[in-house]
Amino acid sequence: MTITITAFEKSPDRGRGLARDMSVRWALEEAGLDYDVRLLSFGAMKEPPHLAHQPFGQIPTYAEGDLVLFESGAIVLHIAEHHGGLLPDDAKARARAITWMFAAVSTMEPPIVHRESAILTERDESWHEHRLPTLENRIRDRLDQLSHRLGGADWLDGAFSAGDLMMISVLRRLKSSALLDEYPNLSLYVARGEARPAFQRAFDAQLALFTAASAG
Ligand SMILES: N[C@@H](CCC(=O)N[C@@H](CS)C(=O)NCC(=O)O)C(=O)O
Repeated sequence: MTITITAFEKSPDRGRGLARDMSVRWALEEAGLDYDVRLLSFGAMKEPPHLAHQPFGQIPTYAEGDLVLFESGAIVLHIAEHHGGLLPDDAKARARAITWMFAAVSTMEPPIVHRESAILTERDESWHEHRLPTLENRIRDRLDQLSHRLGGADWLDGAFSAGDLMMISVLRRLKSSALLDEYPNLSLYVARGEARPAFQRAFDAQLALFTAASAG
């Protein structure tokens, strides 16, 4: 059955692979699945046809036959549960990998997104310069804890899993700041994920679309 995902017609990240279709593409590549991409303008994302698929007017979505999903974490979990390579067979190890997926989106991502939003929307406010260090220290608190847990391991819990895929996708959002550089083991962890051939294929595919959109 054909898989179709949605992505930005022209990503505001300028092809850096930070939009959340990237984690879905990466999972599809790890699972060896072909997929089509439907590109959406910001306007189309807020129109009823897309809202019927994604109630918050965002990308990505995932369609496979009559199954339509939204939320990148849920989509990656669906892919991982139905195809090999992203979740361990052992039930307890599988549960732990899924726990890391939730940790990525519900514990690590919120402070990272709060900082991004503050930079995007509050930059001109008089208090912005005072608030930013507070937001960055909240991120550091989480990075400290994650760095401590990862230690010298390659991945968070044994072999590479969807938990690492989601965690690395979230940490990549920090690459334009110096925050990740403060944690050499986390920087290496992200680089290890980015070196995977499946990541490279996913990254190149989204970059090619951005380049084509910029040329057109
Ligand atoms: N929690 C959602 C977040 C989706 C999200 O924030 N998508 C962004 C692109 S990365 C978007 O569509 N932004 C445009 C908007 O919210 O209007 C997920 O992981 O899928």
